[in-house]
Amino acid sequence: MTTVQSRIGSTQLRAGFARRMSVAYGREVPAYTTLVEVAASVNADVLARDGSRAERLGTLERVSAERHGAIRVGTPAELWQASRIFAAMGMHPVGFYDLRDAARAAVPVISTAFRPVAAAELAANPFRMFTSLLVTDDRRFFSAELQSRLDAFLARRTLFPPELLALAERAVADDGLHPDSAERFLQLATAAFALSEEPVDAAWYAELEAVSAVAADIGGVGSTHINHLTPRVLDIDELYRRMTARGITMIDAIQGPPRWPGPDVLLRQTSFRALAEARRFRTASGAIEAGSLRVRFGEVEARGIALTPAGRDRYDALLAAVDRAAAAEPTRRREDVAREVWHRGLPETELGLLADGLAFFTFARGAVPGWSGDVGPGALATAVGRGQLVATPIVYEDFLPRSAAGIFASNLVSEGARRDAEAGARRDLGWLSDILGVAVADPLALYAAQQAASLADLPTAAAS
Ligand code: OOG
Ligand code: NI
Repeated sequence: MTTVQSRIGSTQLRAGFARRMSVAYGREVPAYTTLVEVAASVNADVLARDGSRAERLGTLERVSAERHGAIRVGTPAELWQASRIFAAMGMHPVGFYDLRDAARAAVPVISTAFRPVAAAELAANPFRMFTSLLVTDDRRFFSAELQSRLDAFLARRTLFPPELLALAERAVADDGLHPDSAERFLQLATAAFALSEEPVDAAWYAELEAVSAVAADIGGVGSTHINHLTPRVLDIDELYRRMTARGITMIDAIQGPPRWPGPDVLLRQTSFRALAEARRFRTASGAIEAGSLRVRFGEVEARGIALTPAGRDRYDALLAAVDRAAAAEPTRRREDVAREVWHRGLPETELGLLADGLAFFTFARGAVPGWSGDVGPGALATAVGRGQLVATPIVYEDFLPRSAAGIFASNLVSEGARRDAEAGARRDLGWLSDILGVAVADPLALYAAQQAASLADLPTAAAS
């Protein structure tokens, strides 16, 4: 009788991939290792300071292993292939981000995030990949003539070897891979996102760079690479200070909500500037020359509570109010202005966010019986106040378009060129779903379903 080898399932493949990417990126970008070390020491200090409150939005174990990566691809076919590799790791497309209008700089991409969706999978390993696709037919960035050369260049390259794609399909079909195949899959998947040593065509890269540095990073080279890998930290302001004290130049600001006394909401991110990395270039005469490119950086993030649609509208309105107030008082520090605007515009407690229907929670039964069964925000807050229900915040697992555009833009060497009079190419969640052959999930719908499911089987006053 032959022994049946057990399969390595999608959860283990994802966790293994996250670990290997971290090792590989640390080798390529040593400052990333510094960032991970500083994040770990900040997290340990926050835990010592705040005790179990520090773990309200995820256990230290989850938070310490937590990473998101970012990659950029050139064609719908490449995006589809990437999606199959991520599917093998239990990562599904969630959210549609259009970054073309979110920044002044030329960022001609749309994006989605591949991530686990089920709460248990997120708890086991939340690794996610922010994945951007170049929009080559957008005339604001690319002329018809440049588009045709760019499309031809992209059509000639192979990002993912056939063996990797075949293993991904097998993993999806069989719900995992035998250990030897899993090892091979992880090796090939990690290698596919390493920085290539192939010489870069200097003239072609420069031509694209004049239009958009992001376009050059994607379409100016024959392969893709991980752009950054982001650890999660419990106190991002403290991390910013410690990195600066170590002499690492961070971008000017922390993107997203300001520091304030209320609960952490959504996502706060910051990054250190892209570093010059040695690359080889092929010149017009065919000679190979040494040079460097600045495209890859280090980013860190702090995650907060997921906001409801009403909460997101409030967030957008607060950001706009901060913009206006900061413009009106240019001598004040933006973060001080932001804190004031937030203080006036958002409840400063979890219960306040719940009562106003601004944030998502899961619910469990409290010590006191008698919840009415009313799932309206006011009734839920009352039941929590009376001890009939216990509310736990749902962590925001996604990204923010304006922050993402800010992260892209803050690391560009030049703004590039765009002709805003031209028409943009239409892209939306439906278009992306068609390309991927699966429905791209709406993040807000996922949080709403999680909240509703937690309430569905709780006893009500009528039943008890
Ligand atoms: C992606 C930038 C967006 C984030 O965390 O918002 C991003 C990129 O630079 O490719 O990673
Ligand atoms: Ni990122």
